[in-house]
Amino acid sequence: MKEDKKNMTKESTSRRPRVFSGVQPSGTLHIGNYLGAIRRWAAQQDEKESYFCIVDMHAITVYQDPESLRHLTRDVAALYIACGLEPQKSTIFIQSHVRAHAECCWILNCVTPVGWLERMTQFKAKAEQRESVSTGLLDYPVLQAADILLYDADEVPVGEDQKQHVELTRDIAQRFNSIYGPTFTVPKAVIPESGARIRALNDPSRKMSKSEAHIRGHAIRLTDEPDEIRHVIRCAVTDTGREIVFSDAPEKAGVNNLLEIYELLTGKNRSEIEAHFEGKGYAVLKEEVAEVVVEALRPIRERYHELVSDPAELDNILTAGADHARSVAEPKIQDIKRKVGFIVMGRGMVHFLLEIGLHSRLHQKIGGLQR
Ligand code: AQP
Repeated sequence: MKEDKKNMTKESTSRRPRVFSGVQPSGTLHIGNYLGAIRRWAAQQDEKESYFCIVDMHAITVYQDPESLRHLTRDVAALYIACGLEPQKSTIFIQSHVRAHAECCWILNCVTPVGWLERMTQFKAKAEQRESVSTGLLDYPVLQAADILLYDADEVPVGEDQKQHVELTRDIAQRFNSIYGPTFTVPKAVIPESGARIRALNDPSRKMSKSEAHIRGHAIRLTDEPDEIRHVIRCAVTDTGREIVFSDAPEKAGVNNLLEIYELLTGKNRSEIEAHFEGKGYAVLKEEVAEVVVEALRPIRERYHELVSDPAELDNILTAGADHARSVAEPKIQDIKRKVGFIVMGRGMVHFLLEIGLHSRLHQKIGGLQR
């Protein structure tokens, strides 16, 4: 705590708590992304200054088909909004639209020992599955650190799988601050007690993953139709027992997973839920969980379809989001560059307006008036 205070910039103590988080457009969002992250982001937009990114540069650390990456990037934006993120309250933008992320990543690379990255469990797990591993995959957490630190985020609301990466972000921030002087706010991961790790329905020993969400039975995708949701939950792997209780025992992981989904979507407490299911079989549990999920996802799916039918409006939201993100990230990257000893030229007003995207919007406005 003492260490955190020492590393805080003045800025972070005089404004609303700032939040940064993101999702990779590496597949269709699933109920784990919703319960572990996005739903919580939406719930705190009023109290916190929020930045929610679609991290396309992270997605290409493993190959993505270019056309499908473009499609999935807009899809994630539409699902953010369908899940309750409001562009008037939160800044929603695409990572690659703000150049400062790549620039900051490079500078942070130069203060990050490679051993720190080789220790990351997500890197080790992914590297094991492949013959050849890209440098980007190893460097993934440094780009994530750049994302978070550029905005001086105080909080990073994520699922449990990202805990280690946020801890690394803290280490990188502290190291940079100790070499170059106070620059970055040292952020903290905010991980929920329930829903931090929604498990794969076809294998509850593993987490539900977007990149596997296309495998039938693995995930409930936010865009799935009711019959598909019912089918997938009916087939969810459980155990040979009969007890419907919350439990950390590995053999009860499947039942516990269904109960956590039910808990989060109904808002009921655990003892109430256990009492409700007492003496009932797994078939009843699955049926009831499925109906709760169907009803929770219905408005999200409907809003998603409306949003994707108007890609121009979606692009306007993303353009405005990137403009605003740049207005925070640009001065920050200039400060970082100055700190490490780069020559930072003073720039004219036109250049600045161009960089933060106002110029083009001004142009559009003038064009509109002339017409
Ligand atoms: N199963 C999950 N339960 C709870 N939270 C989760 N998150 C991801 N999976 C779960 C949280 O969702 C946010 C976005 O993370 P992501 O884009 O890395 O999502 P993913 O489903 O993990 O996607 P991938 O492409 O399949 O990634 P890998 O291959 O790394 O697993 C984060 O806040 C994350 O914690």
